[in-house]
Amino acid sequence: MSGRVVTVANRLPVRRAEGGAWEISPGGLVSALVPILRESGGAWIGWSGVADDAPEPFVHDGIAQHAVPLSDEEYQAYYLGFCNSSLWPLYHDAIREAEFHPAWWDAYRRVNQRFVEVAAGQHQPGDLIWVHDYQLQLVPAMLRRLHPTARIGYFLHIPFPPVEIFARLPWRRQILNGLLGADVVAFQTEQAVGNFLAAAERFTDAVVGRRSLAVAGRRVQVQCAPISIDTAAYQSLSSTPRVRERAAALRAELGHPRKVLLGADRLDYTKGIDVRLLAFERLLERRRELADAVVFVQIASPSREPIGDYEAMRARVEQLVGRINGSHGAAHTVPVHYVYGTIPVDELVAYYVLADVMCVTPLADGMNLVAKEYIAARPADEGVLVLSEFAGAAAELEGALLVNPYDLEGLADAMAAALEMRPGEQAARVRGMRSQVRHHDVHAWADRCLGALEGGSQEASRAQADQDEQSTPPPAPRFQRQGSPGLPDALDAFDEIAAAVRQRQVMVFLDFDGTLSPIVDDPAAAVMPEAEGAAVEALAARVPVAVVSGRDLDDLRRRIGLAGLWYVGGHGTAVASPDGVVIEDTSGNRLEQVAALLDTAEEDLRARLGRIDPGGIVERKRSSIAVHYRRAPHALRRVRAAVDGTSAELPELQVTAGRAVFELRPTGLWDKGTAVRWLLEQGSAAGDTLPVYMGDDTTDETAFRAIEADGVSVLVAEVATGTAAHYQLRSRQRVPRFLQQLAEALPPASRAG
Ligand code: GDG
Repeated sequence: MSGRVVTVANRLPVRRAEGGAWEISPGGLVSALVPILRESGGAWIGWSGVADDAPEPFVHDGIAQHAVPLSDEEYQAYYLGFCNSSLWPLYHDAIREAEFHPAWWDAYRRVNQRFVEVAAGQHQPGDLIWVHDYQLQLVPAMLRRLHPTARIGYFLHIPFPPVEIFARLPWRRQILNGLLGADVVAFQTEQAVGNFLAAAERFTDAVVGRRSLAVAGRRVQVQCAPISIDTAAYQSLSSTPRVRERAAALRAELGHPRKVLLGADRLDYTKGIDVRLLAFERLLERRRELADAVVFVQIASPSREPIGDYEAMRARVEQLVGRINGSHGAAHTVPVHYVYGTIPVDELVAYYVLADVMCVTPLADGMNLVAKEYIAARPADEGVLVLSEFAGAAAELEGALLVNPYDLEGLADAMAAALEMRPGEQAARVRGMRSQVRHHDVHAWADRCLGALEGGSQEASRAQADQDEQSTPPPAPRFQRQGSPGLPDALDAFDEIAAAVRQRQVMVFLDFDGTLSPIVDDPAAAVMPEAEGAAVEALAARVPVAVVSGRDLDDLRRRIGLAGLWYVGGHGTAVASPDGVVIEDTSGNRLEQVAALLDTAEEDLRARLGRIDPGGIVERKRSSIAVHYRRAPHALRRVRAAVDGTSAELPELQVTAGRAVFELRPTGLWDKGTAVRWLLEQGSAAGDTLPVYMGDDTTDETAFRAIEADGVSVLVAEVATGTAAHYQLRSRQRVPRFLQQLAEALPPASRAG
C-alpha cells in the first residue's frame, strides 16, 4: 500500500470499556482494517457511539482516532431518522415503510458535512480515503469538492435496492451524485452493482459503462467485492479447548437434544427471525415427535431499540417463542431457547460449534457474516447451513440449502431436510464452503478494495502521463479551466463570455439530444422545445450556427426544420451547409465501404438481443448502430453482453457508451471534433473565428478538446469533472436562457459568411 489508509465510517473502531478506557470493538471489518491502518500510519474518522461525546483526537493501537461529535438531536434525526428509518428500510426492499422527512435529510447532510470537515482536515497527498456504508453516502462528493485529486473509495455494506424502489427517495439524485464523487464505488453483490448502475443511468448525467461510469469525463469504477470474515480467527477460536468445553456444556444445559438448530442475529426485521420461528413451528406441527428431540436456539442482540419497527419485531419474536414453547413444550422440554442480549464472541462461537443446523433467513441482507462465521467455526466436516437466497452470501456459499424465506412451507421442508441430511452429504457441502471462506476472507476483501482504489488511480495517472508526453504543449487557453469538479457556471460567468464574443467573429455549435432537446425514452420522440428553437433562430440571425449530432443528417434536419443552419449528422460523418449543399460522407467513400460491416453487425446484434429487441432498442444509422436501453434498464446486463459479443466478433467496430446508449461505429470516421475543426476552416478568416460549443454527452468531448485552446465550451451536466469544457450549465433547462443571452450579446454586425 503506497499511501496512508484513512477510513471514514459511522463508528470509530474503538469503544469505551468499563472505567472509560478505549478498547478495540470486536468485528471483522475492524480486525481486517486495523493492521492495514496501523502499517500505513493511517487514521479512522467516526462517531464514538455516544451522543454529545466529543473526545479530542487520540491514538489507539497505532491508529489516529478522530471522533466526529453528534448532538442528541442529530442522533435522533440523522442516525435513528434518516439512516435507519429512511435509508435502511428503503435499501432492504422496503420491507418496512421508509419515512421521509426534510428535517432528517437536513441532519444527514449536516452530519455528512461534519465527517468531511474532520476527514479533510486530516487529508495528506497520497492518502487512500475509504468511506463506508449508507450513513455516509454524501461524503465522497463533498470530499472531492475540497480535495479534487484525492483518491476516494466507497463501500456499501447493505443492498442497493432495485431502481423502482430507490426511485421513491426524494433525494435520490443527491445521494447518487454523492457516491459518484468516489473513484471506486464497491458493492457486496452483482445485483447491487446492476441496481446502482441502473439508478445512476436513470437519475444522473453519468454515462454508464460495463464496470464504470463517466461523469463529465471523470471515471468512476464500480466493483463487486463481497465482504468476508477473519476466517482463520474463527477457525482457531472454534478449536480452543475453552470453546469446545463450553459447547459441550451448552448441549448439556439444553438437555442433550438429538439436534440443535441455531439462529444468531441483531434483532432486526430484515433478518427474518420471525419467519424462521414460524417455519420451525410449522415443522413441529407436522412432526410432533421432533419437539422432544430438537431445540432451536435463537440469539438476538438488541439493536436500534428506540425505533418502533424494531420494538415491534422484538415483541413479535418474543410472542412467537412463548407461543411455540406453550404449545409444543412439556415439563422438561423447551423447543425454543431464546437468548436476548449481546453475548461474548467466545460464547457465540461455542454456539456455532454446537449447532447442527444454522438458520440464516433474512428477507434482504447485504452479505450476512453469521453464515460465513458458522462455516469457518465448524469443528469437523459436519453441519448444515440453511440460507436465504436474499442474503448476499447466497451467491458464494453454494453448499447451503437455499431457501425463500417468504415460503414458510418450503422453509420448514428445508429445516427437515437439514435435520436428516446424511453425514457424507454434509461433509461434501461443508468442505466446499470452508474452502470458499478460507480463500475469500476479510483480508483478501480489503486488499481487493484498496487495490482497486490504488490501481485505478495509478491507471488514471499513467493515462494522464501518457497523454501529457504525447501532446505538444497547447497554446495557453483563452479561458483557463478551473480544474474539476466545479467548472464556472456559464450563466454566472456570462460577462466574461460576452466580453469575448464581442471581440471576435463567432460560430456557434450546438449538440441536439440532451442540449437543445430533453432526453426522452424513445429517441424518435425527441423534439426541440419552442424556447430553444426561438433562441437558435435569434443566434442564427447574427452568426453561423451548426447543430452537431450523432443522428443521421436527414433525421436531424427534419427534426429541427430551421433554414440557414449548418447541420452535422452521424457524429461528423455528414454535413449540410445553410444553403443546402450536402456532403454525404466526410470520410471519402468510407461510409459505403462500411455499409456491409454495419449490416452484419446489425444482424448479429438483433440475434443476440432476441426477446429484448422488440422494444426497438437497436437503431440502424448510416454511420453507426445505436443500442438504446433507456426503456429497458433492467436488461442492461444482457444488452451489454450483446454489444460486447458483437464487437468481439467485429473488431473494426468501436463501442462508445453515451447516455443510455451504446454506439457501435466503424473506426476511421470523422468525429464531432474533426467536423468542428473543418467547419471553422471553411470561414473566410478561419483562424480568427471564436467557436462557442455546447453539448452534454461523452461524444461532445472530442469537440471540447478541439477548441480547448481557443474557444468557449459549455458542458450541460449536473456534475462536471475531468471534462475539457470551460464552463458548465447544471441543468438543461437553463440552455434557452444562455442561448438567448448569447444572441443578445452578439451585435448583428458581427455576422460572418
Ligand atoms: C451489515 C449488513 C453485512 C451478532 N450477535 C452477536 C454478535 N453478532 C455479530 C456476528 C456478525 C455481526 O454481528 C453481524 O453481521 P451481519 O453480517 O450478520 O449483519 P449486520 O450487522 O446487519 O451488518 C450485512 C455486514 O454489514 C458486513 O458488511 O454482512 O449484510 O447488514 O459478525 O457475529 N457478536 C457477538 N455477540 C452477539 O450477540 N459477540
